[in-house]
Amino acid sequence: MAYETIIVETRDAVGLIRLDRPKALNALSRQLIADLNHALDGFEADDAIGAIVLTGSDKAFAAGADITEMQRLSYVDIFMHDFVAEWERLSRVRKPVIAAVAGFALGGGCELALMCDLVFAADTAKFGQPEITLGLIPGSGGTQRLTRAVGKAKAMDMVLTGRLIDAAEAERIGLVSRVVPAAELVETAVAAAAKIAGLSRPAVLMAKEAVSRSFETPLSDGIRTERRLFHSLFATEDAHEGMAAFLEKRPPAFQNR
Ligand code: CO8
Repeated sequence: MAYETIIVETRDAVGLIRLDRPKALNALSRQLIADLNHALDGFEADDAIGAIVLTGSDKAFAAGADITEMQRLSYVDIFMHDFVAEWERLSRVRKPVIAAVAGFALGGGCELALMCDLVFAADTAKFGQPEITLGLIPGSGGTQRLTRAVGKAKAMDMVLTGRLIDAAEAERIGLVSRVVPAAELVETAVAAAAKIAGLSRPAVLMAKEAVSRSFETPLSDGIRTERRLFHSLFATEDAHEGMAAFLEKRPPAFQNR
């Protein structure tokens, strides 16, 4: 399907979504979020897809919510439409999502990256929550997911001053998983996604669910969730195949069941 604001393709078992509003540095308009959500729904429903990569352009992953759209909105507009609610779709995707970030990931763009499971950054990437400079605060999880990812000291620095950080600092503080040369960004992310997509899908989904749970629950509940999911994997053929393949010194043939 052709979209107005994104480009969608598949690379074998990997779904690739490129944000594509170059004139506005991929600012996240309502149309873009609707397009993104539609593409995510499609990849979630497609059994042939095992992992998703979300990327932007060389210049911008996304420069935040569309300020032109937001500036026109009143409190009643924004409250009655529960503005931002639809952005959360990405955080509910069950398949792993890798953000491949080059250039600016600011405001809602940084928050979108934080909703992904892995963040790969080009050495050109710049992350920030500059909403405070607009008289706003982050509205799509930036005060919460960012703080859980990098801790209070760095989150307060970014949220209160609006300071942008480069890829090296983002990696140092735990905001990104890997930094790679810009020219290799998308290929590296697609290769990692392909590797994940080739593993046992039930195990991958449960691994994602277990790690994600740690953001929402006390340790004892998280450990219990992990144990239940670990136990339940013994009901899958894939787990027995994976262990047998190791012992027989051959590659596993996972069937996703
Ligand atoms: N919204 C709308 N248009 C934008 C945005 C944006 N966020 N960012 C850039 N643009 C547009 C510019 O207006 C410009 O358009 P034009 O050519 O028509 O003038 C074009 O993109 C290119 O931008 P610049 O000329 O500014 O490019 P520079 O390379 O000089 O600067 C920057 C790049 C530093 C990224 C700069 O554009 C900038 O500071 N952008 C705004 C960043 C920002 O403040 N982001 C936070 C937005 S608020 C937010 O995200 C709140 C999220 C809360 C949840 C929201 C849920 C909907």
